[in-house]
Amino acid sequence: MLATLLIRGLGCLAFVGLGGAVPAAVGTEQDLSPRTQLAKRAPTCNTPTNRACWTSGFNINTDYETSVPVTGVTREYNLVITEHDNWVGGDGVPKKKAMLINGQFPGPTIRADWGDTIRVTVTNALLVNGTSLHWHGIRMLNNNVNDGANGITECPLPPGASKVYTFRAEQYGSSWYHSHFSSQYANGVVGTILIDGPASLPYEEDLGVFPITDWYYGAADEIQHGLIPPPGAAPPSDNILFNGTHGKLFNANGGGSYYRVKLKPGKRHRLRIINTSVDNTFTVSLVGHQFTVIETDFIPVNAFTAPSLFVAVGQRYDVTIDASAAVGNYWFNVTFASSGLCGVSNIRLPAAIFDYEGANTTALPTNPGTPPPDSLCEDRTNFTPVITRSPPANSFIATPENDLDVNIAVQNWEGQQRVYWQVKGSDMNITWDEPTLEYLAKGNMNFPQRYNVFEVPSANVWSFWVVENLLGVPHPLHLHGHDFLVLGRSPAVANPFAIPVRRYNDTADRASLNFNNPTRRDTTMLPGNGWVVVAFRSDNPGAWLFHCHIAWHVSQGLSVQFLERVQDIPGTVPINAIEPVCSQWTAYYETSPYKQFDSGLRR
Ligand SMILES: *[C@@H]1O[C@H](CO)[C@@H](O)[C@H](O)[C@H]1NC(C)=O
Ligand SMILES: *[C@@H]1O[C@H](CO)[C@@H](O)[C@H](O)[C@H]1NC(C)=O
Ligand SMILES: *[C@@H]1O[C@H](CO)[C@@H](O)[C@H](O)[C@H]1NC(C)=O
Ligand SMILES: *[C@@H]1O[C@H](CO)[C@@H](O)[C@H](O)[C@H]1NC(C)=O
Ligand SMILES: *[C@@H]1O[C@H](CO)[C@@H](O)[C@H](O)[C@H]1NC(C)=O
Ligand SMILES: *[C@@H]1O[C@H](CO)[C@@H](O)[C@H](O)[C@H]1NC(C)=O
Ligand SMILES: *[C@@H]1O[C@H](CO)[C@@H](O)[C@H](O)[C@H]1NC(C)=O
Ligand SMILES: [Cu+2]
Repeated sequence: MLATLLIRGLGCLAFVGLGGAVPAAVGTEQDLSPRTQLAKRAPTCNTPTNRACWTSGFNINTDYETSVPVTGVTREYNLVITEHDNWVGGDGVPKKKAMLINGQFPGPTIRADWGDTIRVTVTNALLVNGTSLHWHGIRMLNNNVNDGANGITECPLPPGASKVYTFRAEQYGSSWYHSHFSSQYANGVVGTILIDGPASLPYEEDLGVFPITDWYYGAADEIQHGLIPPPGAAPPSDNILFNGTHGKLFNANGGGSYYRVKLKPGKRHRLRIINTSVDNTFTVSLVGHQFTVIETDFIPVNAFTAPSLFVAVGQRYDVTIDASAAVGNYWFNVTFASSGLCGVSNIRLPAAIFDYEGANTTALPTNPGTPPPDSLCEDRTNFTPVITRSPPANSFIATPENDLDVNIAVQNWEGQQRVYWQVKGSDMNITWDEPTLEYLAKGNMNFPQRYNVFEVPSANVWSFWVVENLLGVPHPLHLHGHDFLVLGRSPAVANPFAIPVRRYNDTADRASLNFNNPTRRDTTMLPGNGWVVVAFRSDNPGAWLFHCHIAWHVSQGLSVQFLERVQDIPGTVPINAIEPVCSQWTAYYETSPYKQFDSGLRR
């Protein structure tokens, strides 16, 4: 109740200065308490000893791409995005410019049951920026218009405007949502998503979401501007935050405390690790314990136990942890690849603490543990999805058309040398008020070249893509609207800059591809100077982004869009849904002193 009042108070306050009307949704009475919301849940057979069970007819073996429970429940959320100068949150050091959801970082967790409908009213209470929220990993089946990618599926929401996003929880597990408007998400416009459903392993306690992120004391736009001239190398982050707070121990001012998580002795716990970073990819480990992976992104997998996990930006790992060690305190560590090629932080040894109940909860762990092996910036690809997908090997034919090469380029822009990231020689640069769906609404297929449109015309076929990296810098690649199969990639090397570029060679490399139920997820690493082969099924008409999830890189153009089954889009997507926001944005942007200076996307 108090929280609800505060949220509404914030929204109204922000609007006073704008002179704009208070959107109706912000003023309406709504119970945001998760407890009340969860009380509405359907009867479930999901118990600590049988997590595979869900509801009558639905369990861990149900193919969620064809059967989703019809719950009749709609979860309502109100998210208001506000702007704060010198915000003292996170780790206690002022952040020059923060943009927060409902006044908090991270924003509220959106929680629902598998099959529920989620309805989120987003209000832009920022001073000058537009915004759009993307629901990372949500399949959005036949629902492209709610994907939240400005310039592709909508126009940005101007200050003072509201928009309702509606979508179904077709899959279950853990994820997050974030702004897709330039580098805004690096200012804090991020929150988590938790969809309850069955699991591939029993567990007793659910510790909930555990977002881990890099954190920057500067303003995102200023950092991004600094990357325009060559060499355009991303700066180290200032800190790593666990679930939003880190404590002040490692920050520039010193002092403070660690984020602490409580474990019940003898119990098995579920932890939902979510990498909400802007740039940093890292390895996580818990001293004296193992992680058992039960889900990768939104894909349940057969239990797989490992002492450490490399988590790329945008990736999620749902793991279980057995609290079977001695009652005590244990470091939960984040470590970086030695090459520094997938991000570094000014904080050398970022850590949280996991305490057993009964242990002294003010004491620090005594055992430093051993550093996990160097990740070489590559995520594991040896997971086995519970619901299998095995495309026929002969359906993949490597051609110049399905080959996407990624490289850096320096070009003149408004009289200055500027760094771009290009796919097939073209950096993406969309126009905010001419999203792809508007072109389609007008029947116009003449997309500007820099919209980087790749057509996938046939229905329900596997679409294969070979991504080749012509530089040593690895990139975490993320696809909207789908999970992709990771069929294979070039082997990890310690320093990709020291070796020649490895292109995919069908004669030599085909035998290394796995067509038999390979790892399936929505984010994976493209190795430096190497390649990755991914595939998705054309079962979801729409314009779907496929981009690097490093905020700075997508801002500099590292993105394409797959235009899937364009003839089926009008039948499945209400294209007029881009209004009235597009008209509101156009009217606003003419008067705005701040103009687009990048791809417009940045995540
Ligand atoms: C977004 O807001 C930031 C911070 O005020 C500002 O620096 C930037 O120019 C704005 N960009 C746009 C396009 O409004
Ligand atoms: C992180 O914070 C959220 C919101 O307060 C909470 O529900 C969750 O349990 C926390 N996660 C852990 C692992 O402490
Ligand atoms: C998050 O992903 C980024 C980018 O891939 C990576 O540099 C960072 O190490 C990851 N963080 C964690 C905690 O895995
Ligand atoms: C708990 O640990 C703190 C910090 O090491 C110490 O000062 C305190 O005496 C300990 N308490 C107990 C009951 O051992
Ligand atoms: C874990 O973090 C703590 C605190 O920063 C540090 O002392 C310890 O060496 C780290 N251990 C590993 C394995 O990284
Ligand atoms: C591809 O691999 C085959 C077999 O190893 C080799 O003979 C051929 O030269 C390679 N092609 C290129 C372009 O490297
Ligand atoms: C993006 O394209 C527009 C024209 O559509 C151009 O004016 C602008 O300079 C381009 N931006 C960049 C960063 O290249
Ligand atoms: Cu990148």
